[in-house]
Amino acid sequence: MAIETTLVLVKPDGVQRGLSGEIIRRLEQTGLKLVGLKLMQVSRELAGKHYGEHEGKPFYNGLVDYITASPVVALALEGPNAISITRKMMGVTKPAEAAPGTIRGDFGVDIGRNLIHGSANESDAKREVSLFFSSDELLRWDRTNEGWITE
Ligand code: DAT
Ligand code: MG
Repeated sequence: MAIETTLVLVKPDGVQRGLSGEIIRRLEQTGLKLVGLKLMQVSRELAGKHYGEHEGKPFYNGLVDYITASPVVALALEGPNAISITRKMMGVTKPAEAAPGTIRGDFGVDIGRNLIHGSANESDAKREVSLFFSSDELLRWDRTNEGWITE
């Protein structure tokens, strides 16, 4: 079982709409473990590093404007298959196509306001967790009920 750490951002629309707690609740209830959590303002420089793969695309400037518009909540979540479990909980990129029960499916209507970021794969997860969290902000702690979450 691969233990992964993934980066999640509750994007500015999620924070503005008061959905931070609801989104964290859904992710936390899966059994994934919070190892990093903070409210932060994303700079244009950090946004550029984070979304580098999209530079030059027609939606890129709007994407940087959006993610830097007001604070985000950044989470680092750890656990077996943390990346794919988080992506499943998020739903697909376009809220209109995201399944009911997913965060984007339940709370979104517009691809440009899709509420949440989650790392796409292991190499992105490593890069993104270290972009948003310094090593002293990542807490490795023991959970007393671990045996009731993983075998
Ligand atoms: P995801 O956030 O599901 O990983 P992505 O990495 O392909 O999706 O794109 C990053 C963000 O960019 C996405 O959450 C919303 C925005 N985006 C992607 N494709 C877009 C498009 N065709 N039009 C507008 N915004 C788009
Ligand atoms: Mg992505």
